[in-house]
Amino acid sequence: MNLQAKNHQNSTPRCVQLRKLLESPDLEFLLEAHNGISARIAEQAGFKGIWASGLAISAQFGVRDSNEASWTQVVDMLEFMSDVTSIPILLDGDTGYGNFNNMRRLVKKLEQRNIAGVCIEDKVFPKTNSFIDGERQPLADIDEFCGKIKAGKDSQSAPDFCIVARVEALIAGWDINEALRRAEAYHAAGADAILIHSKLSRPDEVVSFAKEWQQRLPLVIVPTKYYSTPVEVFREAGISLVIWANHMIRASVAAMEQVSRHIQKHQSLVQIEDQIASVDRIFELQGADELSRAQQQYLKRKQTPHVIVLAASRGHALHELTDDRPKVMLSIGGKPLLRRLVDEFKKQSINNITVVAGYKAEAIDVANIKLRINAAYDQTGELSSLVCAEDAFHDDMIIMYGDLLFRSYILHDLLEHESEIVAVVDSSLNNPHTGHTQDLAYCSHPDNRSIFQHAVSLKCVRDQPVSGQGEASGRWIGMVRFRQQGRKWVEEALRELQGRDDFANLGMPELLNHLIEQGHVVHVHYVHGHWLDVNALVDIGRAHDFARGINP
Ligand code: SPV
Ligand code: MG
Repeated sequence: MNLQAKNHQNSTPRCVQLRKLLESPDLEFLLEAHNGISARIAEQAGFKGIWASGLAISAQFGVRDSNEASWTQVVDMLEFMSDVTSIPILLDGDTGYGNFNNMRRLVKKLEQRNIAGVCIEDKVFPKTNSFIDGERQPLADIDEFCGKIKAGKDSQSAPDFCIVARVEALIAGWDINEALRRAEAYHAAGADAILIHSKLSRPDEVVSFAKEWQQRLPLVIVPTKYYSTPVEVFREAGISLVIWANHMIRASVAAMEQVSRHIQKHQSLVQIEDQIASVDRIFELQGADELSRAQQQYLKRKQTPHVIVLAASRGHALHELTDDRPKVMLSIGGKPLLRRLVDEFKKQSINNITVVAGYKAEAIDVANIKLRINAAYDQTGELSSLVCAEDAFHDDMIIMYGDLLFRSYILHDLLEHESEIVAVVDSSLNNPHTGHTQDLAYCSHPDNRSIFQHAVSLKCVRDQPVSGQGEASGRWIGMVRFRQQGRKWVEEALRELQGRDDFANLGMPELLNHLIEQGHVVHVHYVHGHWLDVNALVDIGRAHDFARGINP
């Protein structure tokens, strides 16, 4: 859901909604909320309106309900509450935070924030909560309070903005006649409803008041102390609106106390994880989905390829080093090979990384990757592993071996290529550090001046020198990018190769060769050293040096 008010489902102005609640013949309810998230929860629970409680807003700030939070701090909080809801919010405006003039400015600021109404109580600024020494709190002068109501009504711009006048006479120890006298005066001054407050544990006072009052204006009550009264009693008494005034703050305090004590005592999250809201639920309440959709619409990110890393093999030639982990989890310079690879991807803003594991897959402990498993890793080759990651294929994807170490520019430069298929070939065949003979690359042009203004293409990749092909131009380093049509061609090639009896033995070179045989151009991106792969024990020392910045 879009959090902006314009997209809210209910398009009726909120002050009109609040007026309807006050004037409806049914008994209606408001629930307390004290910040954005509690307001959202109240709306999602089905409430038609919110009581922005002074007690609860003060409490969530950690201060007393005695005007210790400034009125602008309260209004700032209301803005958050209003932004994430579509139901009306009635502010508990205490005494109006000053005299008639403060009231005028308050009403103006509330309307600017789409608050539907304000309730002011006939006490003296700074007030304190009605349930703390209620009798000792002086009541406002009636005329002064009526002037405040009039000033508020005169300054509202929406005709349906509601001003509720709260009568504190019963709280302060006066009798029902004083309460009625005041309510009548406030009615005459233009109040839209009367809130009659009582601190008794039974509803007697408010029911007697309602009887005398005869519905001259809608009546609002706050049954915090007489909470056990069935709502039918209020309905029969002709009450309009019941406010459940502090139950969200009390519920959250109880939950926070329980959880914080538990974590402190047990130093563990195991028992409580299932009892508290999931992080996803928090994201949902924050409207994270809407932001993702908006980002797609407005924030065009540079597209980066998805990467598939083939990492299923044990690395037999590394002997006991791979007894308990696959080759890609070998620590090089204090960091597993695979972690180093992921770091390289991150540097290029590549976040979609799928790793096909096999041998000791459970030992792969690297964040930010998706794992696919080739369960038959010991009887199959690289193409079987690749098939395990087909669900991760993408219109722009890089496939690479998991045992590579390379300088960052190699991947960076590969990302600059526009061609549909590009293989990275190291032309430094005589590099003693990468002197293995496998994956020899035969290319259309060697890596010298002859390639000036020529696109170089791959002719084939072989494990052994091939007669009749001339000199190999380099070695394919185990990194290839497919874009656009390239992905489709890979999928087709895999289908065709799967028809072969020896598919289980096939590796990436066979895929490249097949693509070339099918007439697809595999472009070559030459590099000159600055990478290595870890195949044998002898490679480990080189890899440590490489990680320390000593070039192979
Ligand atoms: C509030 O919620 O802040 C109220 C209601 O004013 S009560 O605390 O019951 O007085
Ligand atoms: Mg209050």
